[in-house]
Amino acid sequence: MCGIVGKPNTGKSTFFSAATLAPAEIANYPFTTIKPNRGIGYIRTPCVCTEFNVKDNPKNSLCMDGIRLIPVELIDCAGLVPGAWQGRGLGNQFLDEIRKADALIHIVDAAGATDSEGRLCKPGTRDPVEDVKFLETEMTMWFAQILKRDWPKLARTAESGTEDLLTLLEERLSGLAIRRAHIFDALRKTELSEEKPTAWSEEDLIRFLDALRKTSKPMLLAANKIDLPPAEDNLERLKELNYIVVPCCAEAELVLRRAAEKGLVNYKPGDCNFTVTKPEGLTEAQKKALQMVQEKILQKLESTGVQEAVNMAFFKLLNMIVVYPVEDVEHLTDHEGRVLPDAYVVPYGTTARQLAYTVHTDLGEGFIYAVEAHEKKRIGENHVLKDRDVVSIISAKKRG
Ligand SMILES: Nc1nc2c(ncn2[C@@H]2O[C@H](COP(=O)(O)OP(=O)(O)OP(=O)(O)O)[C@@H](O)[C@H]2O)c(=O)[nH]1
Ligand SMILES: [Mg+2]
Repeated sequence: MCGIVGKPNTGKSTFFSAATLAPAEIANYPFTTIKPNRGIGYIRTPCVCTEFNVKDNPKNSLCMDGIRLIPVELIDCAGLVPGAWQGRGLGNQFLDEIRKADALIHIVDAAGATDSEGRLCKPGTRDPVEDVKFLETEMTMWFAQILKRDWPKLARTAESGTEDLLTLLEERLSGLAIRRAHIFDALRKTELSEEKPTAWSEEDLIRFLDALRKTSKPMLLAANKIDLPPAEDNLERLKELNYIVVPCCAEAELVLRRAAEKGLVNYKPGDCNFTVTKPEGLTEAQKKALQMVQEKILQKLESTGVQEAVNMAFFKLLNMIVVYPVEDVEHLTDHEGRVLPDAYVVPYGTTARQLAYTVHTDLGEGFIYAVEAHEKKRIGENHVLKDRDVVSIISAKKRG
């Protein structure tokens, strides 16, 4: 699951609505969103149907003109203000929402048109680089607040040898979607002693938690409101930070998707262009809005950035790949005869057997071997899958 985060009034709900076409309240004042919105967005990838030259019949996803759109869960959070970790604003509520997030899209007001708390100000006055730093601090301090009280006892237990530090931290932090590998990575990066945690200073602990935040909640920046002039200079400065930065106009994507939903334009999420299919159905205001999107966003940036940000979150931050399980490797069908029915989003490193388990426990348990459809080659249980592999699993147990 991917969280959409940032201070109030930056366009998180606009981004979310555009990405999911789920209704969410949007307004130009802070704290419009109080309860989080959950919805289904899509990641976009060229479908293997074109390579195999087949007409597919997807079940768990969509295929539009050879583009596969695969559902992923997104959550639109309440805005975060400085001091949230101490409970300011909607503080802890916001932070609770991102407990389960595997990755974060930070919606930044790149135009600097909102102050530190999300109130409107003259575009260009607020420095968005500050917004990035503040969100990092808030999250690290939130981690610290969760752990700090138990830390002395936890460190002593680790040193007494009854349980190792990794296991203790893993147990304590499991509710935050933090896994052993994340903790291991943060320990390695900070070079802190795993054997003598009682010797860590308070500063060491914060440094460790900062590293843990980076690995367990990887984040990218969507430089939103890119249509407003001051955003361009700020974009260059945001790119100097150590993040993937996607220039973005959430409002433009919302205009396009709503028009596409009504059949007024032909536009797939993430396309670099659109065509008007029903000019008579457009009001003057809509025509103007679409023309603006065309001139100010698509011709300049090639896309609105919304789809790209979602894609980057899953493909780059989380290192996911897309694989297509089928039953019949000749016809690429399932037992109902549907061609390329499913596309699964799995982490890079997933083996053939792990995929079998993901599809169905029985398939995993009875795994004998698998066949990859491009090369029509047998693969074993430990074979690591590649992006766009089409895999048929031969199992002693049938699914279902
Ligand atoms: N110019 C411009 N304005 C935008 C863009 N995206 C969103 N906005 C505007 O920014 C304001 C805030 O949008 P929301 O989506 O409600 O922002 P939010 O971050 O969800 O706000 P909270 O829920 O209050 O935290 C609205 O007036 C939007 O129309 C954009 O790409 N460009
Ligand atoms: Mg909102």
